[in-house]
Amino acid sequence: MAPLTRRRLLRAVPALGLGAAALHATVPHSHGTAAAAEHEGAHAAGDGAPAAAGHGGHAGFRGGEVDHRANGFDPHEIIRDFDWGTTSKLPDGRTLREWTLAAAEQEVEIAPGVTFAAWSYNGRIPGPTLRAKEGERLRIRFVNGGRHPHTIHFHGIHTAPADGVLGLGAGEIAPGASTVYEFDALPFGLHLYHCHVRPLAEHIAKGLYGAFIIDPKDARPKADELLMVMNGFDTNYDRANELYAANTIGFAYAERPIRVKRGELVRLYLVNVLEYDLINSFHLHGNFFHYFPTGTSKKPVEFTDTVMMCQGQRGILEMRFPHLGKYMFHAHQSEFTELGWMGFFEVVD
Ligand SMILES: [Cu+2]
Repeated sequence: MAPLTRRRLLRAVPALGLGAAALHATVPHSHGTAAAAEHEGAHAAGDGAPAAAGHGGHAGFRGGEVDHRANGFDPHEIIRDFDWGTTSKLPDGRTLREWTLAAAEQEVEIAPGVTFAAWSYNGRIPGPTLRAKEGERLRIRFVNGGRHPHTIHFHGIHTAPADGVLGLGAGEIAPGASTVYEFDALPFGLHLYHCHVRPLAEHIAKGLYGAFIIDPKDARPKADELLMVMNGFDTNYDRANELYAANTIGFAYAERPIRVKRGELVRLYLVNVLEYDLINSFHLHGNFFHYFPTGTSKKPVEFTDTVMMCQGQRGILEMRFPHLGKYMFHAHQSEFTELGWMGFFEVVD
């Protein structure tokens, strides 16, 4: 039998009328333990839910549910969860803002019945959305609780020793060791952080990344703020993704749309960390948004309904929904959409 690839999977998915068991059997993946193999056998024996009709004709992976509680995080909480850390005053009167991030290894159920041997910061993927104000002093204590060396490399303006790469400052942090990264919150905008240990693609694709927001001194207008980190998972370690998502769990926002209010300003912080694919995108139905690339200006550069991003690119999208109802958003690479990266806004009064 020819090896299962993402493209073969795509052809197979709609025809199967997927339930969780079908997906589990179809997505190439490995558990790596005897107990897990038994679990897989149980699936094959038919505990899967009946085939679920796709949402609006999309090839749904549904028919089962991801256990967010077992994962320890829920994309519906991550989307509005901004971590301001703890603050104190420095002798010069500036604010010092501090966090502790710990790397760990954990199994994450990324689609119903499909587990992935992930690496995480603070037990979630993406890691905590660190948020600060322009010009503050930031101090991040990093504890490596994993079995491999890791770092945190922050995007932003800082000194070389704080860069979180091999050979600079503390360099790679060994398992069980820790370090402190310290720098000023500059420039304002939407940034990211990720592990920078080789092989880099694997260290990122395993889940070691998160968003990092620096608010301008004169704050942006009040809005309903959302965070999406576009990612994917290579479940069979062939350096191609089998599943795609925003905030890790494919179709999470299709199963339960993101509620927003009609007429209210919605500000979406959008980061692309997708590994192995050259480009990713975000497309919104039934509406347009103002786009602020990297969030480093308060003047939008575009009024559009689609943005494209390479890995590491990010931007702020601002929109108001004039009409009630459900509006889809998804990658405009259709195959990413069909493999998980889609959802809905539900506009209510
Ligand atoms: Cu790493």
